[in-house]
Amino acid sequence: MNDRTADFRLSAEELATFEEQGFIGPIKVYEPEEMEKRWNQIRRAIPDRSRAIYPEDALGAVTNLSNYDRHLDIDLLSEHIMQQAIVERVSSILGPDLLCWRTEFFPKYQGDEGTDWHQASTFAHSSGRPQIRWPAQNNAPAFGGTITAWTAFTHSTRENGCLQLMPGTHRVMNYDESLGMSYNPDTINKREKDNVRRGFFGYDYRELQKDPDWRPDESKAFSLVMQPGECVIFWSTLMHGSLPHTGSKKDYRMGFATRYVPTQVEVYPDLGDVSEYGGTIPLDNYASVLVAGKDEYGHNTLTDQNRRGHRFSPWDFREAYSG
Ligand SMILES: O=C(O)CCC(=O)C(=O)O
Ligand SMILES: [Fe+2]
Repeated sequence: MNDRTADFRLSAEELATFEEQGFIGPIKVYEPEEMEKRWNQIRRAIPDRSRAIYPEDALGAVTNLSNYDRHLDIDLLSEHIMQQAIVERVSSILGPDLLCWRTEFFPKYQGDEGTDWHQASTFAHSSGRPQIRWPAQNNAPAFGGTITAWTAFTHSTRENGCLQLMPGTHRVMNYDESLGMSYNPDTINKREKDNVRRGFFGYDYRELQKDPDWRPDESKAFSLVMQPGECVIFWSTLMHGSLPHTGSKKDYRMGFATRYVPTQVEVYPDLGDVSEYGGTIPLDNYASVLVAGKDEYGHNTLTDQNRRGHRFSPWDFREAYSG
């Protein structure tokens, strides 16, 4: 078990705010200099896919799938998903038994469109098949979802495409993820939505709207300007997106999203592969990581080490606080 160095449990007040707003943060995970050092190392490790769990030729032409799950082969990312400042806060929300089921890089480079507004509960939106399934009973939220911890690996500003959220929107789904969207990579960087250059990595998220005449209320948008090493924790069912990158070439933004669910959730239920963003990744080498507590359900394939042998040692928040 990991050594505890601090107490990052959310207070009753912070929890109430989280429940009301659907997010908490920004919070500091790393000092900016420390983040810059780590990002430099991670950046240099990314091109080597020799131990990545998805083969290069499965990824398709557009990069989204290549950005998945590098915490399973890059040590600094394996460490990142276990950061106490993140995991303990997520545990305050979801309970003591936690899985990390997905990580994703979200880069924005000069000229890139913003990410269009969206909400995710099953993550079926792009592939057409649910990627997480909550049990119907007990403490499940009204319509599933995951907790995402989005960490700014570089500065995140309005000019370089910072993340945006609409506080308090996590309890009503405006989208039906089962409707299906058509993939058209030629539309990337070419469209405007309500006068802002936004898109969804080759999809049009607005095809999923329950009411075709509804529009996201831009006046509710909250822009998350963040220092390197800061993180925001939010329900994936919260309305979120990002601004286009209108800044300089040097000033790219790099977000890293880590997605957590409690152990009773089924990850990739009945799926052998994932087809989205123009590629198909086999799940043969896929496993979730137990980041805290125990798995008493056995729904999911877990791994206790990454593909270089770095061990994942889960936190035990229950034990530490019961004394
Ligand atoms: O970083 C972005 O532009 C989008 C991030 C996002 O949609 C997510 O983390 O779920
Ligand atoms: Fe998202």
